[in-house]
Parts: sequence; structure tokens; C-alpha cells
Amino acid sequence: MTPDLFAGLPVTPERLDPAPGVVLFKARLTAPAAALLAQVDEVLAQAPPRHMRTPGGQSMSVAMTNCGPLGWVTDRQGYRYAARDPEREQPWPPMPEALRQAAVSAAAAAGFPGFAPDACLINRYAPGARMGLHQDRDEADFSQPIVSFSFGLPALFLLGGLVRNERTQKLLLEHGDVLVWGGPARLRFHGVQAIQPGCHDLVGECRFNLTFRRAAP
Ligand code: MD6
Ligand code: FE
Repeated sequence: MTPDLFAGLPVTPERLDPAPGVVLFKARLTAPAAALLAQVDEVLAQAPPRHMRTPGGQSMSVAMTNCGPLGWVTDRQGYRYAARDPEREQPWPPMPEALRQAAVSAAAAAGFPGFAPDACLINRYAPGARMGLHQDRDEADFSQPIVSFSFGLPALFLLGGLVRNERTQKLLLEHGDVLVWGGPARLRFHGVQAIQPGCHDLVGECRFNLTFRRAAP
């Protein structure tokens, strides 16, 4: 019998720690991606992604929707969480349990047990769409992390510091990757470079990013 060199070693997906409080689990969701994306499709069918306006009046290049008790919205009035979809004047679709569980489990694996997300923002990027440097600070409790799932076309994620003009490092976010963002990193600036044209076998000509958050206290 061939001795098993890996016997007794824990089987962990590749884990990167690019900064304190930032954990990137590469390809953690590639196996369940099709099942998870079917759940995303159900949300999109109920609450279609739309190009929201920033408080300054610009239409965002990323199309957004939400699921869960609260959803992140922006318009001329500002950025906030709302229990109702302003377009449909109805509650957001429920957060699919398989997605919620995957987010809670990733948070725990990164050192954030007890994550209790009440909002999931779904971003859809067509080629050319980007997201400028920002902080996520519309949530009530910064002790809870944010968990981010990426599907489809790859993206270069810019990881900045606690002030806007600090230099950024680039992280490649690919299909199935999970990024957990909390603790000392919770208020770091970050953004996404313009998505390059391409076609992903499962997802097609776009990128989806899901961010799970605890918005209410
Ligand atoms: C994106 N993500 O990856 C945008 N925010 O398309 C975010 O803005 C983000 O991935 C907070 C924490 C993790 C994230
Ligand atoms: Fe963000």
C-alpha cells in the first residue's frame, strides 16, 4: 500500500490573509456554485437588479438588488438600509437559507462566530462596470463582519486603508471565492476595477458579488 502523505492533515481550501481582519477563501464555493446561483436567480426574478443613483445623482454602473429583511439602497436622499424595495414598494425577497448558511459558516471559519446577517446586497457587473473606493459604514454594528461571494467573471478588488488616499493592494476575486472582512479591516476603503469582457461557463458575460451584512443593531 502506498503511504498517504496527507493522512491526518486537515483538508482546508486555500486560505489567504491579505491583511488583519481580511480572509480570502479561494474557490470555497465552486462546488455548490450552481445550486447557490439557482437561489440567486430566484431573488433576481422577484426583485430585478437596477442601476441605483448615488446621492450626487450619477447612475451606478453596477446593477443592484437585495434579499433578506433589509436591503441597501441609494438615491438622491442618500445611502441607507430599507425594509422595502423602493422600486416595487414591497419587502425584499427572503434570503435563501443555503446562501445565509454558507455566509455564516465562512464568517465562523475566518474567526467571526455568531454572524447574523439581515441583509444581502447582490451586485451584477457587466463588462466595464466598476465600483469606486468606498467604506461600508451604513451598518449599525461594526463588530459584525461582511462576507462577500464572487461568481462569474473575475475582478480585481482594491484593498485600501482606513483613509481614502492610502495605497491599495490588488486582490483577484474569482468564481467561487469568499472574502471575509471584519475586525480591524471593517472600515477599510475598497473598490472594484472595471470588469474585463469575457464569458464564464456557468454565469455568462457578467460577475455577481453578494455581500452579507448585519445592518440592524
Ligand atoms: C464587490 N464588494 O466585490 C464589491 N464590501 O463587487 C464590496 O464592496 C465589499 O466585497 C465590503 C466587504 C466586502 C466586499
Ligand atoms: Fe463594500
